[in-house]
Amino acid sequence: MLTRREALMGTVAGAATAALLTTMPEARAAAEPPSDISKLPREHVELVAPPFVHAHDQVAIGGPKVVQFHLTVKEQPMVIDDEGTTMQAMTYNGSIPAPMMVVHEGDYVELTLTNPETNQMLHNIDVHAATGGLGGAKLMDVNPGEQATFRFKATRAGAFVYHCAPAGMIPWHVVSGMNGALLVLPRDGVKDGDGRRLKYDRVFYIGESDFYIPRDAKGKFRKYASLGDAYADTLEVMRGLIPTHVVFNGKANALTGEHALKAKVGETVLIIHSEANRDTRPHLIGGHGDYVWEQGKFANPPEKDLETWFVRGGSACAALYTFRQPGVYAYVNHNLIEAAELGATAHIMVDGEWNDDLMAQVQAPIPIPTH
Ligand SMILES: [Cu+2]
Repeated sequence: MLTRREALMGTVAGAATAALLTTMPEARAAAEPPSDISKLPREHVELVAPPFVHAHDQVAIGGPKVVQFHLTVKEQPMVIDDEGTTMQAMTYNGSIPAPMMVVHEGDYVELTLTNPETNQMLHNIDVHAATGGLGGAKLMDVNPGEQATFRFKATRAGAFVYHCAPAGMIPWHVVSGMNGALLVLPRDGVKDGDGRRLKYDRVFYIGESDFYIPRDAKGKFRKYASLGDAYADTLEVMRGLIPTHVVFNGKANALTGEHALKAKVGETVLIIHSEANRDTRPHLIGGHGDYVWEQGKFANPPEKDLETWFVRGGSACAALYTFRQPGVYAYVNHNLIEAAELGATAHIMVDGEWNDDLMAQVQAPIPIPTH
């Protein structure tokens, strides 16, 4: 059943479409596909919590389809460092970042957003890959107790950010956890600058977050009983533009130690790295970016052999690397203060045979010779 607001928006959208059709003949063709979309195959995809990604084909099988995803907003306190600092978080599906969705260029994404009535806030979604209507946010405002669905065509291949965008409160929702990534693969797969196919064995989704946690008079991080209680103080810290935490996947050390990512020598890993709010600069210590789509868009040729790459706030990049050596690799934001002091470090544990040709210890440490 339509709510009053949905009915109202439907009327407005309908009137706008009618106006377009009468004034722009070429828009008529563009507006016709909805009758065909109903005939396309439909696929419902269960999302997987980051750093992992749901199973998907690297090369599209068959023609375009309608891919359905469902996100549920969870407002919940979340611990964001090893000291137990707790943030009143807002999330899609309970994770920071939100799950990554994968489709192919030309597919239609049909996205349902549920805002359970136990939540306090209105939420929506702005998908950077979508065209029109504030990236979907115009159609997807859901109050607690409501659910909405919209559809958009994935017209451009690449890694894109999505985030919550409620009027007047956008940055607060985004830096409280409501951001994720959508990967739109070229139908014939990812390619190097000469058009040769590039395959990957694994995908890691790294979502970097900047958090702004208020402190008490003694400098200790404050804990709040609710989102509403945290709002004013959090906004004040946000306006200072100095994050208290810069972390991967929702928490300092979320991807180190027993939670380290795993790979093998010879495996090719596609790393999608998003930051919905702030610039960052990923670096794989002891490795490289074999191919890097720094701006994340696969119609552009990838950069090769990079040491550090740049992710603009509000975007997602894609980097492909084949591991040549075993060991523990630190994957960091190479503002090393943010990596080491604020939390933006992940580990990738790589199994396999050491290659002496690439690196060898010529002389283990000994006392400095006297002559
Ligand atoms: Cu929100």
